[in-house]
Amino acid sequence: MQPFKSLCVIGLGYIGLPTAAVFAKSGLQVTGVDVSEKAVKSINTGKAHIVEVDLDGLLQGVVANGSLKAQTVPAEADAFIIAVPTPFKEDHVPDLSYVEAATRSIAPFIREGNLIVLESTIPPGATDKMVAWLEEERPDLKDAGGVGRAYFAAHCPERVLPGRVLIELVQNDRIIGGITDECAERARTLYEIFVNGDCYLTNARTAEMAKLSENAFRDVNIAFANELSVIADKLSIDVWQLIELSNKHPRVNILQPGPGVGGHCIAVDPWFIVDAVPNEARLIRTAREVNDYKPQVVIDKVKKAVCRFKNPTVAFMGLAFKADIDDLRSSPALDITVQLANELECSMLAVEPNISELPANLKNTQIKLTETFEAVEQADILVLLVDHKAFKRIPSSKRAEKIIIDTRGIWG
Ligand code: SAJ
Repeated sequence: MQPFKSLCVIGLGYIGLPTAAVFAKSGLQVTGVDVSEKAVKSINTGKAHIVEVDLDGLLQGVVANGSLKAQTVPAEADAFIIAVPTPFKEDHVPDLSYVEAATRSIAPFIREGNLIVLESTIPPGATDKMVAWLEEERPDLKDAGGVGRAYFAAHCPERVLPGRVLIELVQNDRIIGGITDECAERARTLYEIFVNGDCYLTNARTAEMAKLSENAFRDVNIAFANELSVIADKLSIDVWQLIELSNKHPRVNILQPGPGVGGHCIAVDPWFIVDAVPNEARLIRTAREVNDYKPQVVIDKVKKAVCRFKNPTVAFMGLAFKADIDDLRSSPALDITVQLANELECSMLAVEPNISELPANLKNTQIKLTETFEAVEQADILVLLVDHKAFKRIPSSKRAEKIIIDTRGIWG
């Protein structure tokens, strides 16, 4: 018989909320905790405060049958999952203050035998820190045998792709790093409740580093593609054809260049490695720099194109950080648009089919949120920033005789 009947999830964001809902659907009594009263209110009416495919439907069911309840304070449970953000501070130093606050907030509710899992992406050694903060608040747990005996702690990093979260939560393999072997075993029992993929057990530090390595691997590979795109431009070669042809080799798989790397994971997590071992992580640091520089390359190209006209209309196609999502956070497409909207004096249009209103940092500029076909019609210069489905459908006849700056290679 599985020992977990109740669960408390701290942090109801892009990872915590779907995780809480899936556990609730699997039969656990789940308390979801978030500092935002607005988020809590919305969740308790069965509506997610974030956009994720099929999440609203799932949430409605588990809230209606009482298996998921959101609140602003933690509650007692058999297991706890912490899924709060870990941004970085100045100089790319990881900010663990949310993890610390979450840990201290659950401390009074921990009973002997409880399991605490940290899912947030964290630098190496942070799960040990969580244990130290907990035992500082609860010396009685330490006296009763500490971690691995009186209670159990593990790191189980999330690996889901935004837009496919509910599918990947269930299907993906998981890495579970225990503070002790027994901690890892207990955490496996929890995740096996709904995970269909395999659960691989290791120690906490390896699990922490595995998560960072996955995202750093992708970042380095995207940086390679981005660097190739700059080199190809200089040599007057079509980078898209170059990559397509190179990828015909059976052991080559170059990723796609773009306007830069966005989102809250790939552009952030590699810095945790650089911060931990600055002298050793040379390639990983350089990849971050290459990717962070790419928006500037696009900005320079647009400025050059604008100089060729008297008073052109420029359309920025896409603001999200990647295709077919509405998430504008840490988006190179948005950064490029904001910078040019503030610098250029021509007429400008922003096209983002997944939003209904311009974000705050574009609101007091000249730029107008415009529907796809209207923008294509009006623009002299089309700057393709996101490979949304809607943009792939624009016929080539509509784009003829316009200057095209296609950062995603969809208009070949
Ligand atoms: N990008 C490119 N070229 C590519 C692929 C991506 O420029 O060939 C850009 C995207 O446009 C976007 C950024 O990279 O701006 C990141 O997008 P992504 O789709 O690569 O990844 P995320 O940030 O949505 O999700 C990643 C995933 N990690 C890996 O694929 C190794 C996901 O599985 C993780 O769970 C997630 O980070 C996370 O939460 O850490």
